Amino acid sequence: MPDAVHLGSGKVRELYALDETRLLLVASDRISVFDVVLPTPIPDKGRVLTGLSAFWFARTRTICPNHLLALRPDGRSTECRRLTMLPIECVVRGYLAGSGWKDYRATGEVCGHRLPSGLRESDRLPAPIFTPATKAQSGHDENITRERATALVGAERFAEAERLAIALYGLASDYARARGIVIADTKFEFGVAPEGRLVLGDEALTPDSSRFWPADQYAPGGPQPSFDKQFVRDFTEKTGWKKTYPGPELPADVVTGTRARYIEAFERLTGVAFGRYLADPQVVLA
Ligand code: Q0N
Repeated sequence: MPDAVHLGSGKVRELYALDETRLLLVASDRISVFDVVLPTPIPDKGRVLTGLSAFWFARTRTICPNHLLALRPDGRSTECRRLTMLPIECVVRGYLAGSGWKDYRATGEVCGHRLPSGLRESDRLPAPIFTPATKAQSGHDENITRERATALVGAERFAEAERLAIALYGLASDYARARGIVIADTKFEFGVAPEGRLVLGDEALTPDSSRFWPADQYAPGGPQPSFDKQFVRDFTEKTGWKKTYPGPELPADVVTGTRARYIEAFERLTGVAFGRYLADPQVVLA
């Protein structure tokens, strides 16, 4: 892409400007665990996530518009509408995990949502909750109250983002659950389009932006295995890695097993054989 101007790097993705109105989002095969990018890539991981995200964009258009303009033939690059992103991460939680569980244990609340007492780690919540976070430039995202989020984006945008995020999560989590995957929580990023509408951006409903759990192993009362990263976690546990930079190189069997799990998630959710996606990425949009 000779004319694309590099705008920035995420841990595992690159963002380029194509022109005044369009961006190119490129998903690499890098994998991060415990917030550290490992030196060993997972072949096709970027394609799996790009295809899955495009699949969800196509299926959630009735709920809200999204930034996807085109999927490129490489299967890992998407052309997107350029938006003015809201300065909050729109997290929806259907289950009690991660920082939601930590906050609940400490205060009985998550982002100002008072929850029933006696919940255990990984329990399903009575109803999904919207738990916005600030976008930390470097370091960890921080959960914020509805009041702080409202101060950042305005009351109208906040209400709209909450309504859309809850609706998107509801559709996707029901769909995934019927295919053996629990989406415990997920993070959306919305932006404002030139015409003023709220538009779903970033990647959506992938294992990198969500917690995917295998439904057949769901057992609340403790942490759950990760659908996609469990082989990597088990390996890093065994080696005694301290979860700080640099991360360990992964052995071939961990790479192969992890790649298979990403592809399994893709195929279960999309119903498309991954080889068909590689031959023609547009199949996920049909
Ligand atoms: C944007 N980020 C945060 C790629 C993802 N459609 C858009 N319009 C304007 N800005 C953005 C998008 C999108 N998506 C989103 N940064 C800019 C996530 N990035 C981090 C780097 O990798």
